[in-house]
Amino acid sequence: MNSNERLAELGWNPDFLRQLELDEIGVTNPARVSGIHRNRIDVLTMDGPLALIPASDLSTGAVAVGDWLLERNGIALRVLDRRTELARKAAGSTVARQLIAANLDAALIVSSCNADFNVGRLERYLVLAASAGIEPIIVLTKADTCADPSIYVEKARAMQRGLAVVALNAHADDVPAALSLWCRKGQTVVLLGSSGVGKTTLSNALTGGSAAVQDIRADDSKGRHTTTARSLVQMATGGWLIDTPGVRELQVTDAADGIETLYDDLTEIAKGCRFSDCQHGAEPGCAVKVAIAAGGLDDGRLARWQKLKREDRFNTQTIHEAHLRNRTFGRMHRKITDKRKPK
Ligand SMILES: Nc1nc2c(ncn2[C@@H]2O[C@H](COP(=O)(O)OP(=O)(O)OP(=O)(O)O)[C@@H](O)[C@H]2O)c(=O)[nH]1
Ligand SMILES: [Mg+2]
Repeated sequence: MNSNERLAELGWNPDFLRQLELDEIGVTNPARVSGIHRNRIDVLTMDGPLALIPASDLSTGAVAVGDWLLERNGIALRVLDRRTELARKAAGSTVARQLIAANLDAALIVSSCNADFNVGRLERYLVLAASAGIEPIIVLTKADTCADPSIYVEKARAMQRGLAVVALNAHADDVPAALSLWCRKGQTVVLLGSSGVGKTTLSNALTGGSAAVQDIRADDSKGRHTTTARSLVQMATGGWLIDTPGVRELQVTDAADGIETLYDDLTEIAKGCRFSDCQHGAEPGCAVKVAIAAGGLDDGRLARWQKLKREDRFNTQTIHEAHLRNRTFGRMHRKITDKRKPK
């Protein structure tokens, strides 16, 4: 395999090549981020894996697993613009957008055919994938633990038009064959889902690896966060896989487009409401209420749609305001330090 073929295998394409400045060609090397640590970035290059030190103006917080960056003499210089990026609101009360992974083609959204199955939670992942422009696939694990997995498959299919849903037993089924459509050479997929649903078990089956999975006796519908960091690993089928730690709380931000995509049926019905700002509560002439009364729409779906829209508006605005505050503070700080500088 020559070096161009090796780069293509890593997911490199002309969109990245076009971003190189003239003085970067030949003196820097493209590298794909496979792991991020406080002061070190692990990458894969055409010559194999390397551990890089970030340049002084490159914060590791601005780098995501799956990113392409330029490297010179063991230093990570700059991150190239992403084809796609997956982000969520950072957990807890932190007001920030947190990068999950970059340059993805598809998201394997994992849930199990048991108590973990939760339409509200899965819809959040679908919104996340839709707002990133990434194809979602619902993977229902532990099909061997329930009498009729097709009940879960039907519930999952009803969440979005044309949604791909795969149910399997990750211990017994041919996992690479079941997911082969999304795991081919040049493609990058991320595994998302709560702790204990079987993400690492799938990852091990797809990559032939042996990363730690939860103890079989663990109460896996509660979850214990066995995987603690994100990593990029090659699958036996040629593509790349990013395993992620399960998240306890998934909040969306900057997701208006994703919410529109997931709930396009509701958006369509709402166009028939008498008032353009109808909240689908007690207003007269509400087409959404009419659809619910006629049995064509589930009121739980309406409630989840409204909740997600409120949450997205709130988070997007708070993060934007925090960003503005930081910028103003940065300017003030620079002014003060400039004044103090000896003339
Ligand atoms: N019966 C059965 N058990 C499974 C299946 N898939 C995974 N498991 C078991 O479920 C448990 C949790 O699996 P993990 O792969 O560690 O889950 P995870 O999603 O990576 O969890 P975190 O790393 O904590 O986010 C393990 O005991 C697995 O062996 C399946 O299809 N059937
Ligand atoms: Mg795991």
